[in-house]
Amino acid sequence: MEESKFESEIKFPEQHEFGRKELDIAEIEMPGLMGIREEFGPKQVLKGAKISGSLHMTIQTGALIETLHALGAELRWASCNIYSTQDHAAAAIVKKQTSKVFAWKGETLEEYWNCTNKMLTWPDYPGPDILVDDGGDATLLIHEGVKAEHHFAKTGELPDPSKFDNLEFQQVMRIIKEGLQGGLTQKWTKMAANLKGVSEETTTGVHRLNQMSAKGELLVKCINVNDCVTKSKFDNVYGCRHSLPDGIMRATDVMIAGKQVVILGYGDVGKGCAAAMKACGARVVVTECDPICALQACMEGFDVKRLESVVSTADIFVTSTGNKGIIMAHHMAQMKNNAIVGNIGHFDNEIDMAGLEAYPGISRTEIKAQVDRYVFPDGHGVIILAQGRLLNLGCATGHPSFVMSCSFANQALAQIDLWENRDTNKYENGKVYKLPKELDEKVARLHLPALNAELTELSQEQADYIDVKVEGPFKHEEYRY
Ligand code: NAD
Ligand code: ZD2
Repeated sequence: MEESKFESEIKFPEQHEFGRKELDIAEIEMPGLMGIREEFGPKQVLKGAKISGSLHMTIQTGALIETLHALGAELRWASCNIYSTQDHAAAAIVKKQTSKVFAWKGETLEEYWNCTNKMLTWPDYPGPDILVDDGGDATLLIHEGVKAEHHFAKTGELPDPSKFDNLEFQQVMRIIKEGLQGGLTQKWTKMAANLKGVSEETTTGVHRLNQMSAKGELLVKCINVNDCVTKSKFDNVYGCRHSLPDGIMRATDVMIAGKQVVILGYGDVGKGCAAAMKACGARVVVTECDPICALQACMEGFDVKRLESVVSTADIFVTSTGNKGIIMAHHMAQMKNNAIVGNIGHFDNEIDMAGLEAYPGISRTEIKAQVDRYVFPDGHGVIILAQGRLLNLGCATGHPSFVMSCSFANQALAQIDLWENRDTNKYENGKVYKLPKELDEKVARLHLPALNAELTELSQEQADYIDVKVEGPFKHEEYRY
């Protein structure tokens, strides 16, 4: 195989200086990652590890990549969304050669899955030793590849992409089929056997892993990074509280104050989104299926309604459920003229884009990249952000560095733990683990000095009285924060 197959593919390599300047600023805002570089860099704890990553190729992810590199790892990276790459971030990484990168903003689905394949494919080596995944696409490709190779070995049958309705899954099957046709009949099987672990970033990806684990289909050891307190109670909440209004404003410049905004789903992400819209002066309505989250929303002063009750009065709709089929084409047909519709959940199946595209008599006008107006036959239009994909990364630059430093410090600790325990029996294949609370508290601790926070120290008597150690952990495992 010629070497070029393994080289980076990015769009604007000339943007590397801008990327580096922003990375330099990001490092100051990312004390968690820098603390990890300081502590583990000299020990080169990831020396020899080949790491593949499928996670939005932003400036903040660049800082994660360069942290893993500073610890000794060799890396290959792709984005986990067709719109989320910041091309200058990709350019800076490629220029410095801290990782190979396969990503650009505005990939087609075909290009996206080709990039994912290349990120997983290592020269003269079966695949990554450890994987950083966000949403589970890379993990999915490996597992589907293994299934298809088993089937091929038994029956000689190739997968048939046209048998699947889902456009993404068609691409997954195409990649696997092309490999088999090219004589690679053990690529994914060998890759899965070599893989020492996966650390998963987000709620939806963890959900996928838990489903696979329950069915006995999960082939590897996994760490659930999302459920670190310093991830889901910070990134999902405060990250979205920052990047949701950023996305809406960069995309539309609309006045948010006074508008009726519907947040669909009041979990961690929904809580951040609703708080942000309230702070902008919007009148916020929440939809929920879970009575506990619905009651929380009421106690925060939000109306809790069904979508049907507000569909024709609201101005802005944001899905944050991690579920599918939340806003359908018939809902959008009933909305006010120029209602804004966007999603901040991981996948693009919350808003029925296929139904909208197929609506009889609908027409689409691109206002600018990642902002489209769909006009119904009666003349009213809806403004769709990022084609129903996560709007904070599609229309803006995602969460800021400081909060991503919390998420990515957990990612780095998870990668270190998976690598250091590659030959121990600490983790079992097919199971999903969380990091210990000590590490969660450590990640938080790393971020306090930058905010001039003064932590109170317990006396031994006080620690004994509440039954904790002076140095922590300060809460029992079930504490909800
Ligand atoms: P969560 O489980 O805490 O919250 C989801 C909420 O949606 C739950 O409270 C659930 O009851 C509710 N829900 C489910 N189906 C619903 C329906 N049909 N109608 C109304 N409510 C419904 O999950 P989360 O951590 O808030 O994550 C939500 C999504 O956002 C996931 O896909 C996650 O991966 C993604 N995420 C995105 C970003 C980002 O930057 N865009 C960041 C973090 C997480
Ligand atoms: O749960 C998740 O998916 C988030 O942790 C990741 C999405 N995300 C980002 C950024 N902002 C949001 N990923 C990388 N860089 C960002 N700036």
